[in-house]
Amino acid sequence: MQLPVYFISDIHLMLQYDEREKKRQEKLFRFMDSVAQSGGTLFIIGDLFDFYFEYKHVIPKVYFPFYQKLYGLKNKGVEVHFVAGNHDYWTLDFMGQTLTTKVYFDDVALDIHGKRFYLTHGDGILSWDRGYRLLKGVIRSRLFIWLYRCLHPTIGYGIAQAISKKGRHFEHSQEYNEKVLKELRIFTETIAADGHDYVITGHYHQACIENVNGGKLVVLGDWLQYFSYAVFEGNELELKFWEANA
Ligand SMILES: [Mn+2]
Repeated sequence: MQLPVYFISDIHLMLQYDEREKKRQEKLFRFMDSVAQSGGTLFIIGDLFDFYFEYKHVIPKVYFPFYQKLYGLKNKGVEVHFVAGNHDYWTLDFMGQTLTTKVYFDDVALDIHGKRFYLTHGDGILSWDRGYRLLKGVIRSRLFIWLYRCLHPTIGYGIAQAISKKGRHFEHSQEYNEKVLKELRIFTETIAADGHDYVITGHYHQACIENVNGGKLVVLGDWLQYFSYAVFEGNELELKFWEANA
């Protein structure tokens, strides 16, 4: 795998493409250009899209500028790995083969230049997420996906848009964030005890990097408020902010 290795998550490309969204994507595209220039590798750790559901013959057209960008990256020889999130689990060959090197439908453990990485989108980790874990099992089941695929795309995307508008709150209180972090530290300790050096997670819309007992935890932030990414150049894993001083 080519160094440096970049990690981003929670871009939440929107179904509504307006001027603001266009600007946001252009910022992302500049980041992607820099990844290509570095000759490195890109990992997208889930929730790249605010909603993505791929049909056998149909893909959502609103993301066309992004498809084009990612396709360009891949054609330049950049490896792009995608760990599916809770907003974009439902991919087929267009995401998995045309646009990326590989899609992962679950957590991934892998060696990168002598370090052991554990990559997870992170949804369903928290102890109080019991109800969500149940729901996760259902909406990722073959039966559910088969049924949803039977819906006309206009209906399928209509439902998703209605749900997404209802549940949009990415900014949490400091108190809640701290509570989440506590759990993620415990999670990291468990994973580190299994011999992993780094745990990288998304989903929680907070950007943080810290050493925990035996390992290091990176919460990737997002591209809605932080424009954050992690980078591994072969020695240390760092958390950075794209165009932070621009
Ligand atoms: Mn998520």
